[in-house]
Amino acid sequence: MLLMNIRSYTYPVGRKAAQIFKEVNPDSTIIVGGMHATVAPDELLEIPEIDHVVQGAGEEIILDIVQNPEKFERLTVGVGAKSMADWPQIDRTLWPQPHRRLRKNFHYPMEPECGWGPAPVATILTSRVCPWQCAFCNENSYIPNMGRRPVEMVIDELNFLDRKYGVGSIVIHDSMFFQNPKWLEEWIEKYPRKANKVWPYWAAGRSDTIRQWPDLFTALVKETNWDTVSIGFESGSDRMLRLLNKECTEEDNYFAIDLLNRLGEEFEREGRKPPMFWANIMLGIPGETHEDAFKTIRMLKSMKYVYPSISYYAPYPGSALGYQLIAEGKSLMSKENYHRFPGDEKVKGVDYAFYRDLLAGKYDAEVNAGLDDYQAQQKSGIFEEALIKA
Ligand code: B12
Ligand code: SF4
Repeated sequence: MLLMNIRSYTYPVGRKAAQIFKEVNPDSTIIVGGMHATVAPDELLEIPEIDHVVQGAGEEIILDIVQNPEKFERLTVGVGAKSMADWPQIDRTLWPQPHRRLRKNFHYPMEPECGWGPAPVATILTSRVCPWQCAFCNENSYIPNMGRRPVEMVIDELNFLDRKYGVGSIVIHDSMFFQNPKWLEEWIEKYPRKANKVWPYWAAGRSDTIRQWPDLFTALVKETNWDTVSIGFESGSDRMLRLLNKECTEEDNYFAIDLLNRLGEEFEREGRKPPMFWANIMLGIPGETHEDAFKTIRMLKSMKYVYPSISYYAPYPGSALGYQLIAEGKSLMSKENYHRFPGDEKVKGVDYAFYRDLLAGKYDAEVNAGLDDYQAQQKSGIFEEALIKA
């Protein structure tokens, strides 16, 4: 039996794996679930080797379908847990071993360093769904709501991992960590006191809520070592932010930037490593003008402590804007290649040559107009690399 979690960007490799598995094991059963099964089930049903496609959450169906697959329709809707408190702790030793050439620095069953914090790295989730409705993402329209994992459970798991394998830093891979102030206040109170060490961590927020709750944000950065702050800034232009239904404005973005710039300076004065932005930026959004894109690069240059993470906009199924562009025949993402790489060309009619030139620094004069000296000195050319690395 082969069970697979297939997301849109793993569709081609998932299809290939199903074909090979059935060829080698003709009597096997293949059951798939995951985001692509949820948002584009037809593309999975058309693969004859796949026996069952499960849409939505799987916690409360997986055991039954594995034991008695024949009792389920080919397309079945899954059932989720009510709360992440019901999720068992992951047994990380069930993960495949890294290749022997990678083993030395891997820290298996923990993860290697990826540039955000020291190894061994522990990736965890504390919440499941982001409640906003950005037109390029919009996950709360297809992931049912689920209670957050209690703070104590998160800390207990980290302490357990630390005792058993050692922990150097944490990646909290929630779509939206900076939500639910009550939970965050409890985290501020308990994490510094109860964790074996106040490990630095990567986690995501939004600029509008940083502006709404600046004290909460400051306390998280200062007291809990929220060291890499991932923000979906996406664009420096209100026109584009509205088109994306981001519900954040240029002003919100600059508020968050000013606050973290000031916190970074304060940390440096105290001899501490400053917190960094992991700044998610989209270029090549349909309808974006050159001036919109210049504003985005200007915004990026105003961040003093930043890892830029730049991608060309990708019309994924499951998002409102993605569905619209797919329906209009403008998506370049095909079943053969769901374009998972940030620098792939993804939408018809977008002038990617302009963006490549922009990132290579060929429009620096236009971008730098209106920036102060410090910001203007930041070369756009460095962003070419950011597109590749993201
Ligand atoms: C963490 C994360 C990442 C991390 C992964 C880190 C890691 N070490 O695994 C990183 C940052 C690397 C990442 C990157 C990307 N990600 Co991502 N990521 C997520 C996130 C936030 C959580 C995923 C997760 O682990 N969830 C927990 C698991 C348990 O949930 P699940 O996979 O949905 O599985 C449940 C059900 O689907 C079902 N199920 C799943 N499989 C199966 C199988 C069977 C048999 C059954 C019965 C049920 C079942 O049951 C599970 C429990 O309910 C999701 C958003 C989200 N909230 O889910 C986005 C998400 C999956 N990512 C997404 C995207 C687009 C990307 C990128 C392509 C972004 C980009 N343009 O670069 C890259 C690609 C990375 C790559 N490998 O190529 C999209 C996928 C959209 C789609 N249509 O598939 C999502 C949904 C975000 C969004 N809202 O747009 N991502
Ligand atoms: S882009 Fe970020 S804020 Fe918007 S819905 Fe997705 S996770 Fe939430």
